[in-house]
Amino acid sequence: MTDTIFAPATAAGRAAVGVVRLSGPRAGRAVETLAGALPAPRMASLRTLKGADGEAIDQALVLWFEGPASYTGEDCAEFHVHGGPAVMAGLFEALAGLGLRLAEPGEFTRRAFENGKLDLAQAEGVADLIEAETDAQRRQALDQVGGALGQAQARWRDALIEALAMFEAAVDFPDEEVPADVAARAQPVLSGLIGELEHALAQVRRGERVREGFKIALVGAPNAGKSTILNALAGREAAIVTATAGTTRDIIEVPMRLAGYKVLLADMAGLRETHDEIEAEGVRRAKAWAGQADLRIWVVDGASEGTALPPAELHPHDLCVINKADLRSGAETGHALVEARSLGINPIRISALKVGDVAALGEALEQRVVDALSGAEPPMATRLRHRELLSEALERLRRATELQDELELAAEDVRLAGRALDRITGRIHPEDVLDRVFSSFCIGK
Ligand SMILES: Nc1nc2c(ncn2[C@@H]2O[C@H](COP(=O)(O)OP(=O)(O)OP(=O)(O)O)[C@@H](O)[C@H]2O)c(=O)[nH]1
Ligand SMILES: [Mg+2]
Repeated sequence: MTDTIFAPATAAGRAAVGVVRLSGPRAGRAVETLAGALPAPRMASLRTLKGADGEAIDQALVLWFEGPASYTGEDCAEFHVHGGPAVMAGLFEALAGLGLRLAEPGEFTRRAFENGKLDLAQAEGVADLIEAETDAQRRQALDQVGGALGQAQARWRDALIEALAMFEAAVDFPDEEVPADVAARAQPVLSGLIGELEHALAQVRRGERVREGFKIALVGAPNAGKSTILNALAGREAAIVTATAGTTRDIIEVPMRLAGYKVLLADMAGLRETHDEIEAEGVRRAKAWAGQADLRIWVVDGASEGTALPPAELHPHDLCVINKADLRSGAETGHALVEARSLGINPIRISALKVGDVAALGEALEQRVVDALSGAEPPMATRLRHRELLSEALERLRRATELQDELELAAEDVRLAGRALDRITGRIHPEDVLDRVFSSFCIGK
């Protein structure tokens, strides 16, 4: 028999109310033992919960959800008790005494998935919704919980089956009345599907950025004022600022919210050749972080008399900030203007010490984030797992279109593309994939 599980559904600590949920075949018995007769399904009922010794644990609202009409599809119950540690501990002890066990992270949602209440992409959406810190993350996750990806997958699947039927007809009845060009007729179906998958894939990166945060790197020579700019944008002294070149060594990531999106702004070591072992490691890390960031801000010390060399990681869509505009401008300003413009970048001149200048930089960043992440429609595919499976399906379909004359091989590729798409929603689900998806949940979900 399946275990009956329980878990706190609310965060640990003191709160007005603490919710404990149960799921499994013995949930009903547990409610009866602790709270008396089962309440009517879905109707809150005020009860005194009593432990094995007959002593009251707390007064609670009790809810009963008879399977399969419940979150997990099993018999489920909820106890809404006073949210203090002793009450919760007393209730857990009583439930464990009845042979129930504490749930693993994500176990309720995993049971919901296994009982067909939601598909794997929806389950991932549930986890994202709980993790959501910004409006954009919430909207995207809610779309996924609503089954947007699953609906698209069902549509893609229908098209695949249609194409497959044509291939198979051509293979099975080569000489009969099936028209000779039947395989050719599968082509428009396949190319339509390829177009849709390409479109979904093009959006995944945006989805991943919304989930994980848009990464912005402050790069440039030592002493340019990167740490000063980070602190000014973050509104706190996150990084050490000194007049000594080579102050910052570690990557300092500051999470921020810009225009409703999650952003990770990172300060790092100034880029230069150095024999200092620690600083050299800092420079190596800085280059790696900057290289994979979504946007780089090349910070230049506008008051310096040195030469300005743009970092190798700089892209034409990046930003250039010529800092220290409150001081007399040095030769480096001119160099930076030329270098930046040759990359197609129009530099912004600021003083990190002026509130208005920093605010203007913040607005420029906000605009970049909005341009990169907002779109007419929210992305359906939002994580690496989706990206890999979509790419695999796309690759198979492209091969199938190239194998026109070898119908059986083409049909096999179409079949394998279908299998990759099925794995998105978990129709075919290797155990380890499920373990990975559900272990990222919190306890009680
Ligand atoms: N006058 C003036 N000084 C600035 C400005 N921005 C930074 N500074 C000063 O420049 C020096 C270096 O600033 P940091 O922010 O530590 O520079 P950094 O780029 O982080 O330097 P490293 O960590 O060594 O790579 C400090 O003394 C700052 O006070 C500015 O806009 N105007
Ligand atoms: Mg610094």
